[in-house]
Amino acid sequence: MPTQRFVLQHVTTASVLEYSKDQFVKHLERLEKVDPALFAAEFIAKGIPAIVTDAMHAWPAKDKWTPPYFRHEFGHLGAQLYDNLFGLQSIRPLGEYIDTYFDNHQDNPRGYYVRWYVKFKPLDFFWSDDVFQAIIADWSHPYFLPTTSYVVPFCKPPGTALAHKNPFPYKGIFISARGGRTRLHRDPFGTDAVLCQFYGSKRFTFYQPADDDKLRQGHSYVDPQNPDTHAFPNFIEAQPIYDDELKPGEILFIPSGWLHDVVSVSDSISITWNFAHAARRGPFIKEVCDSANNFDRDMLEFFFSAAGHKGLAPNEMARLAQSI
Ligand SMILES: O=C(O)CCC(=O)C(=O)O
Ligand SMILES: [Fe+2]
Repeated sequence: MPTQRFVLQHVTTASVLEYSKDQFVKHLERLEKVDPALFAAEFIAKGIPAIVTDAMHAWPAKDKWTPPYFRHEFGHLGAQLYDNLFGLQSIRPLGEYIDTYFDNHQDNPRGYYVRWYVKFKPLDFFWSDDVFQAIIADWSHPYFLPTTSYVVPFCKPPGTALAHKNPFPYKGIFISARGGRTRLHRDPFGTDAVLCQFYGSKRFTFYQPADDDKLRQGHSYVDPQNPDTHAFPNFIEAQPIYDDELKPGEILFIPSGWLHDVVSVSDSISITWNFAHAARRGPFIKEVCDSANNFDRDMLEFFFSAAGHKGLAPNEMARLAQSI
């Protein structure tokens, strides 16, 4: 039986893992010509991740936003440098970051990550609001996303909330050298996120919300690349659902509750922001009313205040969410 012997010789542990991975880990659905109402009903309301491939074609940013461009225009400004999750490490001039970490040819580069957020707390800080104002004509609100009926940032019809013009929670320019990583996490307060990829590529892995208890203990998440199996004994039972690479020109939709791990496979420039939309207010209401959930509550206060609702208690935020 030569055929069988051939198979046995080649089924090493690694190939079995590879084989079982191919069985389960899928690429994300890639969409184009997306009707916005359909996107709200089928992806936002149902919490299904997806990639839209045709939303940036007409944006000047697609070719203009290179590392030398950002270095030239904004290199002198202080940018927010983070670790591989959400720990702010320091403020450095953007140009110094690019000069130090980009074009690195080491095997396993690791380093800081520029998450240059717009203001989300009432503090004077090195926010990126002026940078977003300077680049406003280079991009646009993605055509497939709603322009109104947001819970966060609070926006009732006929008002509009447009990503390139208006503040959104955690709206930021993300500049990361190859190897830069955002370790496994889920985004706060039941918010969805969008990641627009302008330069370079990012590999991402998604775990479904139902695996949350195997991957998270309070605010602490397992690192799938180096799992602490004592702290996360059930990690082995969690199976990533999607594994894919976000390419320049593509926009990723990350629905609330999905855990994601993102690595820059090359030097990279992205823009991201979070939102809670009325199409799926449930996760927001649940998390805002959970008094143990105290991560960045001042961010919510900041956004509701900006919409004229100051000093709200959690149940009042939930009531506003119902009112849209
Ligand atoms: O590194 C990335 O692009 C992912 C960022 C992310 O998931 C987040 O900021 O919540
Ligand atoms: Fe995230």
